[in-house]
Formats: sequence, structure tokens, C-alpha cells
Amino acid sequence: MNLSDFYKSLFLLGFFSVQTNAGEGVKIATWGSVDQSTTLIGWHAQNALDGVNSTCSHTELQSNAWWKLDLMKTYSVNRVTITNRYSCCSDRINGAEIRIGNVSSNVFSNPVCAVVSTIPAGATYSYPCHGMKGRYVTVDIPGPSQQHLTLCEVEVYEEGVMKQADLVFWENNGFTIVLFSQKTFVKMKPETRVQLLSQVRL
Ligand SMILES: [Ca+2]
Repeated sequence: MNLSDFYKSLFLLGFFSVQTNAGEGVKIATWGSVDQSTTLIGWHAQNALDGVNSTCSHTELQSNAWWKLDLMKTYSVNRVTITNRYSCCSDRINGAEIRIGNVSSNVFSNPVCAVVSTIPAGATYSYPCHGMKGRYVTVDIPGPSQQHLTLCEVEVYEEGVMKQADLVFWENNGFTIVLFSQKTFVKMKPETRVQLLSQVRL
């Protein structure tokens, strides 16, 4: 069965939800908005969320540098991945904290999921967060010393079944299109398991 037939079969069966393989989770980072404590010219916070490993966010030299993702509502976060800079300065990520919580004004008050010891240049490391709940996912370099925070990609995953309200299916030229939260199209991997439960149609 090719992909279009697969999606179409989902629609014809008339009910849905999506469940991912255990440990993989649903990527939710691209549903949010981002900010950082300061911005080196051209190195925007969004660069850590554009799916391109060669583009990075970058703060100015400062103490307590941070990058913050607002997921727009509270999620249970399964894991966070960070892709480190390839071209330079890979040790700047050492000691970075990943925090998850609901405090926006002072990101340092949210609980720590993990502390990065080191990530090789250009590598992507994954950090389990075991369902920590929060609207904000931040990465920071804590402390008074003047440092840059550079992140080339950050991905956030929620484990489990997608809520029905988060999904919209509709047909277009024989294809069934799936929309997550009015923003993101599904990009299913072949091994993704799909369990059908209910349907919303535009
Ligand atoms: Ca990037």
C-alpha cells in the first residue's frame, strides 16, 4: 500500500487517533514560538527550530543566557533533543540545562529535566524527561560567567496518543491530509503505528 492509499484508508475507516512507537513520541516543538535572552545579529531563536542543522540560535556574550520555547499549552514531555553547532565552539553547550515548566517570567525557576555534559560538534543528543509537564521548554547556561548559548536544533517530543481535538483530516485530490493543531502536517514514518478511533472532517 502506498502512502496515499494508506492515508485514504484511514479516512474511509472514518475514525482516528495517532499513537507512536514507545520511546519515539510526537514531535511538538514546531507548534510553538521561541525567544532567547539576547540575539547575536542574524542568529535568531527560531533558527533552533527550523529543521536545518547548519542554522543556529546564538545569544550575545552574557550571564544566564537562555532560549525558550512556548508550546502554547501544557504538554507531558517525553524527551528533548539538542543538535550542537558543527562549525565552531562545540564546548559552549557544556553545562546547559534543559528545563520544563509553566513559569514564563523566570525560566530558571522551572524544574530541570537534564544537564548537558557535552555534545560533539554537529551531533544530536536526546535527553529523556519522563513526562515532565510544562508549557515552556528552555535551555540555559546558568551562572554569572559571560557565555554564549548556541543551539542549532531543539526538538521536543510528547509520548502517547494524540488528542482528537488536535487532529483534522480532509481529502484533497484523492489524498487524505492530516493537520495537527492548525499548523503542522503529519509526516508519518513507515514504522509509525496508527490506531483508528474517531474522525473530524472539514
Ligand atoms: Ca537550525
